[in-house]
Amino acid sequence: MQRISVIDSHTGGEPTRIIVGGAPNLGPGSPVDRVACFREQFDHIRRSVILEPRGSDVLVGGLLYDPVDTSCAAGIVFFNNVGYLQMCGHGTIGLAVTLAHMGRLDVGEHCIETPVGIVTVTLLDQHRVAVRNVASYRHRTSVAVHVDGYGSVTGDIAWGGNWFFLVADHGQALDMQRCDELTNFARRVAAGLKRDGVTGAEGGVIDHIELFGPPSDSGTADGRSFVLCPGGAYDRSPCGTGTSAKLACLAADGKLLPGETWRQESIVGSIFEGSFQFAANEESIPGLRGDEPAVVPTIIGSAWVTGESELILDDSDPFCNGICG
Ligand code: PYC
Repeated sequence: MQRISVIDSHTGGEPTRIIVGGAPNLGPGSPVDRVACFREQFDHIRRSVILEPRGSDVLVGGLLYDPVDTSCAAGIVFFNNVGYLQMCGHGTIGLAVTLAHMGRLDVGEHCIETPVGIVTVTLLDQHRVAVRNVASYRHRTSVAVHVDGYGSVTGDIAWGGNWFFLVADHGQALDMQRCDELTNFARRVAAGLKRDGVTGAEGGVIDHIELFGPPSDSGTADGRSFVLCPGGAYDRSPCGTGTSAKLACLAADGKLLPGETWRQESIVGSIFEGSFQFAANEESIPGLRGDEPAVVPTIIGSAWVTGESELILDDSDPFCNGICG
């Protein structure tokens, strides 16, 4: 019998479950090595925590570890129903609020270690958090892909801590009542990209599809998005890494200036505020092409703790390690 303590939160409607006790030790390696250790030795823990019957496809998990870089407040590996995320914006906001709930983080600025680099969280109050994300950039513009049953769409490929395909000419109404249809459509976009071998820089798998449309109220947001996550669920939040990818595209098109705010609305109506500064040391950003700028996005959103619990992993339970499809 194993016990794992978790704290659940939601950021703009998207849930995060942080493992705060009973976690496996991921060893002394780099953050990337630690993800490899989690994947190779403890994937059953990921499945136990995130899959039904304890979790759901919508949930994003995070395993806290003592950071390699001791200037950081924490190290985190994010994961979901199908594997491991490189970075997670809503999850980082949830993490900051969770650490504050535990008394481990005060109002102010703190560094967090992730497998794709160090990000900064500024706890603005008990719920509101600004995340300064990893450098983000657009990789390709106006890439055409044939979507089975729908025809051709064009989109930009951008990095915001995960790889995104951002589509505006999809012809879909972005209404919450249409989530099943939007999910089906976005899954077919993802399948088209896979079929055609379209990737991010250095072969990076494009595992998030982002559809854009007008906001429900132009007084409160600048754009609305529907984001399909790698495990087939849609993001209830405006997606922190997706908003970062959007900021990179807006910056590259000269549609948003450094320091200006872009308010991105999710399909459920929650809002992240994003802004950027141009990145320094562009030569150190892997995969960046010379003709596109890199930006350092800051995403502001709010999270609430929804529960604290102890998961029980009982070997005699036939679904102890989750229901796997
Ligand atoms: O907020 O970056 C994000 C995110 C990625 C997947 C789900 N949320």
